[in-house]
Amino acid sequence: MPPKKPAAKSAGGKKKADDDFDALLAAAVDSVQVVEKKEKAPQSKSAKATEGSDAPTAEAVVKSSADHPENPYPEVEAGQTRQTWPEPTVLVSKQFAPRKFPTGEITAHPLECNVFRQSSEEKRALERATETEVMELREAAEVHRQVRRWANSWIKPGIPLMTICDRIEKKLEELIGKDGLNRGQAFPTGCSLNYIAAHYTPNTGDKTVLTYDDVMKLDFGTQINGRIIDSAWTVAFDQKYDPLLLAVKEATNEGVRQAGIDVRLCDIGAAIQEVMESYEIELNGKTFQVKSIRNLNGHNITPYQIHGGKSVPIVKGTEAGVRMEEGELFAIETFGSTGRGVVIEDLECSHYMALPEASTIQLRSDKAKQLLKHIDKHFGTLAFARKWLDRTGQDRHILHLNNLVEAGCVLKCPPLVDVKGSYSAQYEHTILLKPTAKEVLSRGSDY
Ligand code: HZT
Ligand code: MN
Ligand code: MN
Repeated sequence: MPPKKPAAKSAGGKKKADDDFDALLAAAVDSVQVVEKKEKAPQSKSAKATEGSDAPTAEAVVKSSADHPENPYPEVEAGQTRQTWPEPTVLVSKQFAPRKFPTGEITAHPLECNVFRQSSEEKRALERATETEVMELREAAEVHRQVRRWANSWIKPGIPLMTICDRIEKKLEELIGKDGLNRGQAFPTGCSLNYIAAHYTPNTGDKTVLTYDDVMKLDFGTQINGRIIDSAWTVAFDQKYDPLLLAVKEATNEGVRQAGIDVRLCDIGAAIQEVMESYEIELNGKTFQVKSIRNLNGHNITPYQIHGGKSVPIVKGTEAGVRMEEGELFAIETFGSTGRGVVIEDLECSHYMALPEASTIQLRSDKAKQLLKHIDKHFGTLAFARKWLDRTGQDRHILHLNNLVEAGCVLKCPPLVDVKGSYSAQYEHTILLKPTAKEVLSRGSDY
């Protein structure tokens, strides 16, 4: 589906693309604001009675400000800065007092053996010792919520996928205070459509445009000092897909509910599948049972490593002996499909990741060595997109990148696809198994 034309990359060309892109976005954001204005006209009139003209022709451009009448962000104490609306522009770190980032959803660990934890003085002390990392995770989670709330306000049919990803990634860097490998994106923004379940993001030159009929999985990551939040949701415009989205949202929530210290990974998989496959969806006169995609998994996360080594199944019958453990961070993600419920690697690859052992591997090509140095400097062991190499000055890198993959320095993560014509959805949360309780860090009012 994505065109494989090489990038026409010149300074002038890039500028033009940026301008087109800004115009498109401005139009998309404005159109949203026009609708909101019409719907909420009586309310804003009474709320701001002193405002000059209420002529129906008043221009639709709303300046983003903290005192916008519809700003959903809380007012802040002296010394902090309130987030602006409709476009967030304030660093998340400026909105909260030091070490006072919003907590995720906190619940008890399931299982009888865990009832002592909430009141255990020993477990509370252990928990205090990890406060800095928890604060980094909470801040990263708040950036994720603010970026996705904003993205959901302007994502519409007609916008190129490249524009969607670029805008999300730029806003993420703005709100997190991008700082080399200390603060920023944790991996490329996935925007996989329809039968593509995961790991698709446009490469340079990809002109794919979002349409009304698409089912798009948006999956992006934030990280502060290597503490990663990995969270995803699904966007669809046609309500006919609602049962698919609901099945997957509920399946992920079931996984989140079941998770906890000493819980067996296989039990989580079975519970997820049970919920997922209790849903049906009718599309174009045909009824499908929603299937859990059996070879996709959740995973634990360790500093600067999106995959810490454990996989959380979304069907019954795998990972028999393995349990969750105290202190672990997990991405609980589920995928439902109207297809086979199995994915294969296909299409042009956009997601790559250097392996921790990369620097110990002998390389014959100087160009490959040079590229590996560049990857290590900019991304370390975090996943990166091919287009990010183009943009950080690594033109015509593909041969050398393939050499690094061949040599075992870099892992390629190609798009994962079910059968053509099928539809898949995804929801994902990052949860922390603290000594006294479970915290769903990425929980928001949206999912
Ligand atoms: C790989 C590359 C990335 C990890 C899951 C995932 C998106 O499918 C063990 C279980 C980002 C993440 C990952 F760029 N993958 N979460 N969000 N993709 S995975 C995996 O490779 S490894 C699942
Ligand atoms: Mn993800
Ligand atoms: Mn994940």
